[in-house]
Amino acid sequence: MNSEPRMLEVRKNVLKQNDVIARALRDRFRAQGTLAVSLVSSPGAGKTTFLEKTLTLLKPHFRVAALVGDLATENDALRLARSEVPVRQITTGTLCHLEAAMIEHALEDWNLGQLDALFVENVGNLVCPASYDLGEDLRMVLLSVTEGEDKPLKYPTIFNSADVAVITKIDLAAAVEFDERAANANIQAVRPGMQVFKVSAKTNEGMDDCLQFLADALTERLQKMTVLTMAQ
Ligand SMILES: Nc1nc2c(ncn2[C@@H]2O[C@H](COP(=O)(O)OP(=O)(O)OP(=O)(O)O)[C@@H](O)[C@H]2O)c(=O)[nH]1
Ligand SMILES: [Mg+2]
Repeated sequence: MNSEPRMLEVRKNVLKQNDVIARALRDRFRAQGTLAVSLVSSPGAGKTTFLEKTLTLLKPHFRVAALVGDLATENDALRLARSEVPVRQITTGTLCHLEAAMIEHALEDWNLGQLDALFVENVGNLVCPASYDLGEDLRMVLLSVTEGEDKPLKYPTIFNSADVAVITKIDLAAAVEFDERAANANIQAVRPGMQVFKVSAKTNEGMDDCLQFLADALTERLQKMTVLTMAQ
């Protein structure tokens, strides 16, 4: 017996169920005025380093928190917790991505009304996370200079499903002969018009622009919330 059609059906149902939960999460984030931002990239592209810096620098101005997904260990949550904001680790066991239900479960006892922004670091993987909506408002895809400029072409779906790209570890660009023009052209080839930031979370180069972008998105969300409250 050919099992392929059955497998496809199960996968379709899982994705459909994920979409239903993701939609409910998105509604919840909007209703509470929380901006949800997810980070996706290959393993080791610098998500946690970038996020720890982002949380630390946003914390004086906004109420921020983070969820972080990994197959195993609490390592990233411990690192992010150094920013002294609420952090929770989601361990996925054998799963190579986060699903909306895991976010929903992790937030069960959190009061979103007390958060301006929730950051979600996905499991390091350039394939699976692309298929799972987490209800986020903004998806950032990180690409480190050490990975090679061709990654957007090889993994177009993850770049297509993201809203902005962040080229990380630019302090190492010269050492690895990173071709910025080629990387940009490849990003634009798969996602025309995509906004691209270049940062080093080690030296802080480029972090200002990226943080300003996030602060603007946060301010816009808060203003919308104020207008909604006034209209009630
Ligand atoms: N030189 C340099 N190294 C960096 C930078 N950002 C991260 N790294 C290093 O890259 C390695 C991986 O960084 P992480 O932040 O753990 O990467 P990640 O994407 O969170 O990794 P996973 O969660 O395992 O997928 C660490 O050794 C970091 O110190 C950077 O801007 N410059
Ligand atoms: Mg990490």
